[in-house]
Amino acid sequence: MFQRPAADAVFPRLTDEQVAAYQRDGYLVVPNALTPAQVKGLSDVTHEFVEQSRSVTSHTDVYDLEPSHSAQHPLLRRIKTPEKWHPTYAEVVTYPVILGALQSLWGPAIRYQTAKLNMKVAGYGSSLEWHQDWAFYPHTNDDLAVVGVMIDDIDESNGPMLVIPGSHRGPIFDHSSGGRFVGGIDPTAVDVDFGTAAAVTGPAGSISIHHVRTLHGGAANLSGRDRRFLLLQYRSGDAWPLVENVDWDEWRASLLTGEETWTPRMEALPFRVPLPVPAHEGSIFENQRDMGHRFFEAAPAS
Ligand SMILES: O=C(O)CCC(=O)C(=O)O
Repeated sequence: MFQRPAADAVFPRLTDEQVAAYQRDGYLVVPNALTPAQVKGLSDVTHEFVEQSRSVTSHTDVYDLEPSHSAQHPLLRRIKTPEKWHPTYAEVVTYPVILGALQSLWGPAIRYQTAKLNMKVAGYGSSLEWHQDWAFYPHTNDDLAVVGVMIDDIDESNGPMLVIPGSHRGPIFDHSSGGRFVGGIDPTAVDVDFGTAAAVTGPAGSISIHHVRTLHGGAANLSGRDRRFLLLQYRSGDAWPLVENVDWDEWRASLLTGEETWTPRMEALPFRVPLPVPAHEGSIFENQRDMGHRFFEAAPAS
């Protein structure tokens, strides 16, 4: 699916200040990490996917639809695993600027996990409730992160991802409701100052990196501008999943840089088991349907 870089490839590094900011805050933005041509390529291919979704009437392996999606007015919430469906997305997985940033945080061995493209369409794009990715996929250590590629300019007004700085060093919150995992926390039941939330913003072509334990979410995009955000999940080469079935061939193929290990690094970290499965199992948007208390306004009906 993607090309493993040459074994002796050298990638651009984060500065010491950027590494320190990531370790302190649990997230980082690297402005203008992609070229305008790379951003245009991603934007164009995403338009094609939206056009193709006109013929779709329910969620598929490719498309997660906003509730009022129609052939006349296609509204996508997400393109699932876009790197599987188009080489333009797959190429981003091994962009040197991304691999170099992750190596600056974790060392040489970087493993790819999966991807999604959250669309947050202008005037509509669904909110996402507060959650920690670690609640979905705990590992033997927490050197895991999501790299967000901004396909559009993202500012405070078009539904940026919000993060709680420093929350990656705190507890893992309960992501269940009614006895099932729902992939979101009850904002009334946790000791979190949501007033400290920071918006993850930048011009198109910027990337963000957020730690797997960082609490994050975001409001609906009620602005007139799309907010397309390609989210690529990575893990350190020595992190082993605790509650995921590993397909051995896929696992081995997912090592992008560095050496394979048969002795994962184990750290004493809090984790919760993301079971039993949600009543509406699917994307996180579906999972969160059964949450008791919500923080963000639901997207308006259109
Ligand atoms: O799209 C966003 O703003 C947040 C993405 C996210 O947290 C997710 O899809 O799990």
